[in-house]
Amino acid sequence: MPQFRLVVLISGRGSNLQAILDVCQTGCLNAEVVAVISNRPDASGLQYAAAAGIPYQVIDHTGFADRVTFDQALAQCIGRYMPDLVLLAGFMRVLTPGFVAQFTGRLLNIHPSLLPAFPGLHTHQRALDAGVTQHGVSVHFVTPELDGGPVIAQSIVPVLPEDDEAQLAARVLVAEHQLYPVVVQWLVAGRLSLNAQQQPVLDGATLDEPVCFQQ
Ligand code: NHR
Ligand code: GAR
Repeated sequence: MPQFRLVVLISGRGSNLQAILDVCQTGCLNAEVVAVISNRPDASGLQYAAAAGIPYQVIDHTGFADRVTFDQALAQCIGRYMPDLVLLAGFMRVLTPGFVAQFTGRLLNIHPSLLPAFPGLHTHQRALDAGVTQHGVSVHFVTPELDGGPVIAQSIVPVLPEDDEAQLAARVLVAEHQLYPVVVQWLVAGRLSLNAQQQPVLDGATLDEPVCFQQ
């Protein structure tokens, strides 16, 4: 079997990118990251790509008139690498429906909350402000609706009484680095897909609820 081709989109630190690179390196995953693309020239995560000898590109969204033209450039760049799967890993630009439609069932995001709770930004502070005792991370198929696509898997992380935003974010990040490779592995192994009704199917069964892991 040829290796599954992954393109990873980042905007910043790239620790989830590194977690994916790590599992590819072990040989446990029949996949390779064929390109990393950032919308921000200063994304430090690009150094992980460079260190691994993986081609990387910057498509700076500030150089485009609107979201549609940025997304067209992004889609064209991604297309050159002929990916089987595109991973959002801390990618911070909302994608247009036209972009998303080109990658149906092949575009995943990792989001730092237990969706449908806390879609959007600043999830850790919002979880603290809401006083929840459980927080975590979700991996979902991307649809036009922001953080509204079908959730595949979640990992639950406890919120401790003394947590501040940084402490909670760090605890969730550990779970992110475990969860994303697991879900990617399911896709690579042909165990996971998205059906025509936009529901995830794992090992032949429709997922009515996300697969749930507990930290
Ligand atoms: N695009 C679509 N269509 N659907 C999703 O589910 C998406 C998406 C693009 C990114 C990641 C998401 C997250 O996990 C994601 C999911 C950016 C914003 C945002 O408001 C919100 C959620 C996510 C990513 N971005 C601002 C914008 O104007 C910019 C913020 C910044 O640059 O710091 O695009 O949380
Ligand atoms: C991660 O916590 C990821 O879940 C989150 O940003 C962080 C990126 O870290 N994503 C979003 O908030 C998307 N809007 P990383 O760059 O080290 O992977």
